[in-house]
Amino acid sequence: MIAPKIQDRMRSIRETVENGGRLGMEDGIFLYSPEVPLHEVGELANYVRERINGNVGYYNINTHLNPTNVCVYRCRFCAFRADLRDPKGYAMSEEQILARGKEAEDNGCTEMHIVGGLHHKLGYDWYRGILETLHNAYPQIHLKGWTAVEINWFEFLTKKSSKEILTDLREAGLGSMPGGGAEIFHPEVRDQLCEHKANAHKWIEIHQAAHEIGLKTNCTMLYGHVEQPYHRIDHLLKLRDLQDKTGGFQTFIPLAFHPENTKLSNLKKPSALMDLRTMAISRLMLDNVPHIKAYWIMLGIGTAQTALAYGADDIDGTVRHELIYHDAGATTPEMLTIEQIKNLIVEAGRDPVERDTVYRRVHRNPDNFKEWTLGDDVPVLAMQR
Ligand code: V47
Repeated sequence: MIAPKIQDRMRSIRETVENGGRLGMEDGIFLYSPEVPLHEVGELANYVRERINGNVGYYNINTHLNPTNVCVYRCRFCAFRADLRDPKGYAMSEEQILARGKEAEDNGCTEMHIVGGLHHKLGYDWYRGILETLHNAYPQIHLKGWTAVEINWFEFLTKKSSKEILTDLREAGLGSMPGGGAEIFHPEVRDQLCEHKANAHKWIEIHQAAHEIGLKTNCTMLYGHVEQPYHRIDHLLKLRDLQDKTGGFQTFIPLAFHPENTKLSNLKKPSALMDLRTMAISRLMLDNVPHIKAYWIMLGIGTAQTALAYGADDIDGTVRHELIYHDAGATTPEMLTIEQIKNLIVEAGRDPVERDTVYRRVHRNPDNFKEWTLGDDVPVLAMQR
């Protein structure tokens, strides 16, 4: 039995959303209360999701490249990083990187997602060179690379501004930026997780710089560790504010914390119920971001499928060589075939659409799946802002 006070408040939130109004901090915190039935939050998020993206369920054909895991930072949530002299530490050679490009091409990938550690000994030119090498050899593959944390490291290495660096990286072949490194912006939490790396202000400044030179970016939030609902909503509102200014975010990806092999391994992984609630609340709060991604690698396939009815319209890609989540105990497969990912979307009752990184429709040659052409942008139906 739902308390009448809760029902009243939920009714008022529903009216605001249906009339195209905006939810605020208190609304977001309220939606996280366990007394608010999850299915009601999900239904409202689904209404918004269908208003913006109809019945489409997006996927892409992609691969990951983590050129090094050696990192000067010691983020407490990270199971992927290694110290300089750690036997598990590696830095890939140019041949290894080119081999990954070839494998991506052979498997029809339209995107390489490139992130890694901040290596103590490798300079900016090594990171830039990875983009240049891949772009020269495989110009048709979109390079979505380097998080704001890496760009901030390049600022330190080169003493140049983020805008100069991003402009230079774009010349080398950078197509867009992934959303990693955002974690939780609020210093009460950020200082416990990763006190030395780029803070909220920096992360936002770098994404703003990217948007101002015309690069699209994604945004993320790492949840389910030491944060409270207040910190999550604060994070979402900061992203919403930047999007109001620039419109440069394409997709938001809520990232559920995986504790295994991290310095926070005493914590429990968030439940599927928390994953779905966070997905739905993200859709409701971020009324100006066109896409919400249910990253199947991190959520597990069943929850990712369910998330397509809880606000998400995108399920990420077929993925190859994912390490960040698998090092932290993810039990999902390391990749899916094109047929598997399409079926997963169909089973969830959505119409699968293959997109490239910037949401253009991909048309595959039916006789040779490695050949593709790009169509128009898939229209976003009715953004409120
Ligand atoms: O910034 C690291 C997170 C992020 C753990 O832009 C962890 O399309 C949970 O940003 N448990 C990197 N999360 C991944 C990322 C991403 C993933 C998929 C798509 C896109 C995109 C971006 O992963 C890091 C951090 O927030 N992370 N370790 C962990 N143990």
